[in-house]
Amino acid sequence: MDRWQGIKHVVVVGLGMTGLSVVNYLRKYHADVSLRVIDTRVSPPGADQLPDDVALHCGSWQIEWLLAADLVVTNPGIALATPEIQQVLAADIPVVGDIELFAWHVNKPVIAITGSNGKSTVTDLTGVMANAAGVKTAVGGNIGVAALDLFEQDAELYVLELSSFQLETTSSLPLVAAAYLNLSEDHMDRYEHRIELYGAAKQRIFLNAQAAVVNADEPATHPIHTVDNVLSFGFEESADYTTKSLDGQEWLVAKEQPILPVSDLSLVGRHNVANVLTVLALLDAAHIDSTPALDTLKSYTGLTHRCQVVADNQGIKWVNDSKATNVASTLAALSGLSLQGKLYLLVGGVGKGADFTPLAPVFATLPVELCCFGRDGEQFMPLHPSATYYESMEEIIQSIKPTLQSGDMVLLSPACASFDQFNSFVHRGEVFAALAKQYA
Ligand code: UMA
Ligand code: ADP
Repeated sequence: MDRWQGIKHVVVVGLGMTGLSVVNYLRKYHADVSLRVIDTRVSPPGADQLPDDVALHCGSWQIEWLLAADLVVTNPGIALATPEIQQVLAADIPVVGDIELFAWHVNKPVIAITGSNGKSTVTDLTGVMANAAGVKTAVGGNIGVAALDLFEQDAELYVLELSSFQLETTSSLPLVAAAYLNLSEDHMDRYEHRIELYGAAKQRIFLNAQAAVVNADEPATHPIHTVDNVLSFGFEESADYTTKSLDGQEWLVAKEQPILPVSDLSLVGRHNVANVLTVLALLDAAHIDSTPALDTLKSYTGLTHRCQVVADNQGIKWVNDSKATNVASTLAALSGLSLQGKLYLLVGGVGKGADFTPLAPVFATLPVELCCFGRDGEQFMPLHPSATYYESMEEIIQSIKPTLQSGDMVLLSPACASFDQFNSFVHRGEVFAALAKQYA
């Protein structure tokens, strides 16, 4: 089927990394279509890299352009519920995202991963393992490399991290294997505070999947659409990919086959054991023999900004978990801790409409000093008697520094997005790491 038949005028909504990749892709592979870009921001990121001959409208919507299009391609940050996008849909003009364009073009196997937490870790490790197993693999999507840019690499396999935002506008992505890791509250401001709407967007990953990799402990991750091959991971005994005690040691086990002792992994925390089990399941489902890549599991220490020790001086550990942008990821960080002294926990930022109260019972079990900051930092104040509010991360570090003692840990695991005070979670993590190095 030629998806491009009859498409002459394309409007790209939202520049940024996604919009630029769409423009570059269209100019290279569909040079005959006319292109216009709208970005509602006054100075959108990427404007300086836009080719001169592509028309750009910034700072507001441009309805005339939208209604004259044969196809509208949206940035994942633009909700389909946006009134202007609803007007386009009402005029019977198709609206897709960059991942749908990727789906129309791709002719190699694709693995995709979604879930509330662990996507980037599983996506990156799947790519690392597949490459180590001898399959030339390109990795991208929500992890920070626009999917359409991957066509510039010579790849035999693509591994995509997909957000619920991207899945909303994706209908025909053919997947050799799809993983849905877990579901917990996030992005509630976009989903009318209804987790079922957020979950429904994630379920779209299975629409054209040959194999589904699901969390045995979380029924919400199991496909509601028919998928021929369903593999489960988790700590339930019935899971296909699980752990078992053998000769007094806990082993990773794939369909009853022992793979590696858990203690051989460099990654720490139970959530990362689940992540590794998922990767093993995905590779099997994609018919890739992971045996030659198992040594990689021993050396892989994970991505930066996820429970990463950035300074360790005079017995005080400084841990950067800036990527913890929701409650479940902060809970995962807290569950894996081994503490000798006090825990100075930095929380706050943009709460995205989340309910933070599930953190309170965990705080109650920890020797925690709760340091709240940022736009929604006040919302953490009732969760523990130690809670103190600060304007900024700098202010927190300056204030706690004189009280820190050997055995203490300073952990940034904020349970919130970063956009109130930082450009991104990476920026926030870098600021924390710099403060840690300065004060450690
Ligand atoms: N925006 C406007 N008007 C526009 C276009 C965008 O206001 O016309 C705003 C929206 O609020 C939007 C924000 O700008 O949310 C982000 O736009 P951007 O230019 O930063 O987007 P990109 O650079 O294209 O990044 C996007 C993903 N961003 C989002 O989904 C918000 C990146 O995921 C992704 O890595 C990239 O595409 C490549 O695929 C980031 C993210 O925060 C890491 N994702 C969310 C998450 O992981 O929780 C879903
Ligand atoms: P995502 O791309 O989904 O945001 P990451 O791999 O970047 O996932 O991890 C984000 C945060 O979630 C980090 O703080 C990390 O420690 C935590 N995390 C990673 N894997 C899991 C998991 N399986 N369950 C819960 N939390 C996790």
